[in-house]
Amino acid sequence: MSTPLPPGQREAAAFHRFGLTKFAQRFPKETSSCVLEILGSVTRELHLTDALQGLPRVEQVCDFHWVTTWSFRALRWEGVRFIDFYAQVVQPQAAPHASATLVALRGQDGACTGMLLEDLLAPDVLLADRLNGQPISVDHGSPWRLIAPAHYGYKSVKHLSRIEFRDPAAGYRVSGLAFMDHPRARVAREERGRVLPGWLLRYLYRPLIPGTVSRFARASESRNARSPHSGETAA
Ligand SMILES: Nc1nc2c(c(=O)[nH]1)N[C@H]1C(S)=C(S)[C@@H](COP(=O)(O)O)O[C@H]1N2
Ligand SMILES: [Mo]
Repeated sequence: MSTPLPPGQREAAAFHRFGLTKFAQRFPKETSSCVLEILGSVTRELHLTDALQGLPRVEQVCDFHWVTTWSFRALRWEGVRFIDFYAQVVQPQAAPHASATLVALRGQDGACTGMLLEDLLAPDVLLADRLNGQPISVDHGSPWRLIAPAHYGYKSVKHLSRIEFRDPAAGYRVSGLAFMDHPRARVAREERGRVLPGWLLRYLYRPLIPGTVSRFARASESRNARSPHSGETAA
C-alpha cells in the first residue's frame, strides 16, 4: 500500500489547514456555491453560477504534498475532472484563444497562482467539491477547489472563483514572493520554487511548519466560534 513519498517529503499525521500566513485570517464569502468566472484571452467571458452541474463525477484517492515538505496520504476527493470541464464547458462556451496556454487561478480570498494549461488537462486534476464523503470544509476550500496532486499544494487553489486564460508572455500574479512559486511545481521533480533548488528549500521551509499550522488553526477556531455551523471539517 505504501508507495515511497516523493523526494524530500515526510508523512504528516493530519490534514492541516495551511498556506502563507497572510491568508490565515482570510475566509471565503460564499461557502455553498460561488460564481466561477472564466475570462482573459477568451472569445466570450463566462460567469458560471453552477460550474460543476451536469458534468461526469469522479472519485479519486490521492496524496497531498505541501511544498514545506509534508505529505498527507490518501485523501478521497470527489468532483469533476478539469479536462471534462474544459472540453464540455470552457472550450465550447468561452473558446480560449490558442495562444493562451497559461492559466491564472484565483480563490475568493484573493490567493493566486498559475498553471500551464497542459498541466491542468492531466486526468488527475479535479475541480473538487467533496472530501472524504462530505462537502469540502471551509478550511480546505469550500465550495470547491482545484486538486492537482502531481503539483505542490500551492497550485491547488481553494475557494476557486476565477480562471483566467493568458498568453505565457503575460505571466501571472502570485500570492507570495515570486521565487516561492515555480511555474509548474511538479512534486516528482522537486520543483519547489523558482530560483533556489528544491533540496535547499526543504531546509528553509521545514522550520516554518509548526508556527504556521498553529496560526492557521487558531484563525479557524476563532472563525468557527463566530459562525459555528459553517466551518465543520471533513478531514
Ligand atoms: N484560496 C486559497 N487557496 C490556497 C491557499 C490560500 O491561502 N487560499 N493556500 C495554498 C497553499 S500555500 C497551500 S499549502 C494549500 C493548503 O491547502 P490546505 O489548507 O487544504 O492544507 O492551499 C493552497 N491553496
Ligand atoms: Mo503552501
